[in-house]
Amino acid sequence: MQDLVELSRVCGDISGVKFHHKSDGFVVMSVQTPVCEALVALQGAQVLSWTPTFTGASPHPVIWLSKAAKYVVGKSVRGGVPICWPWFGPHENQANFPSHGFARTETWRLQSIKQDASEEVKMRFTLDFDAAMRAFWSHDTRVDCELTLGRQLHIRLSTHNDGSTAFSLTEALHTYFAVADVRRVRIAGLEGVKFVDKVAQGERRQQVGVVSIAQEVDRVYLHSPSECVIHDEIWRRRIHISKQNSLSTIVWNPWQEKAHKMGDLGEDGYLQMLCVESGNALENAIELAPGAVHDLQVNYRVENL
Ligand code: TA6
Repeated sequence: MQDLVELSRVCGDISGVKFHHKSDGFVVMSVQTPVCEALVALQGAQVLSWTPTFTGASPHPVIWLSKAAKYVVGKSVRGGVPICWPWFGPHENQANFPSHGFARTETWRLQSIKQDASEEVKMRFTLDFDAAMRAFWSHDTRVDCELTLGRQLHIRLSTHNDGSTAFSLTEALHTYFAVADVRRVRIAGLEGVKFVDKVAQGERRQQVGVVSIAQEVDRVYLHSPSECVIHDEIWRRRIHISKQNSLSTIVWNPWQEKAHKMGDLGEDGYLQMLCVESGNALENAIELAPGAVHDLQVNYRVENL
């Protein structure tokens, strides 16, 4: 694992990037550029928060981080953009394997970081497989994550099949968006799309109109490559979610009772967040041939109303 000295060496002279321990062994990077502020954890290569700060930007964070989040090595942090990989949800046939895969709870290696003239900071992480990870996933695989933090947030998760046999994977960028009040937002872009309703024991349904949230919601929308837009009428903004190589969109809010049991969502946290996740789940699993690369990409931008 890289220590703070090694991380500072990789970072060179980028003045707005600082590393510190959030808790024992849990390293985070704070990023400040003329156009945004962000926090990124080395565990999971997880964007923890992102707030555009350029003139005219909405003053609110876009990526939500729970006030009650716990920073414990090996446990996923509540908020930000956890990377669910190489499977989404419970493992297909191994009940004791970690939910949402192991990438989100392993420490990634920072390979490079640079700031360009357009005020963006771009960084690249890779996951070095050890024996424990290979016990879950034996395929010869490389996975990299590239983050571009600026006026917009761009994430690219690349999976390379370096082996000689094909494999199948599911995945998601499990993004928590900050909203003024989840009861007053609407998600457009999923109208008419078929989904699996996990709150209704996996019943298959079809979306009618835009999505609104008035109770627990846990849905996997399938076969949908389209852009989604979160309309937030109180904060008077729209968050545009565009994606590439993703056919599934997962919409999740645990609502009050489940949130309370989770213990790290904070008081009323469920009203302030909404997960709209871009990925490939269930029958949208990716089949990756030997030598092939799959790039899941998302781009988030905010429009003021
Ligand atoms: O993406 C929605 C979901 O799969 C839900 O079923 C819910 O459990 C959520 O993810 C959070 O999972 P986590 O393991 O982070 O508590």
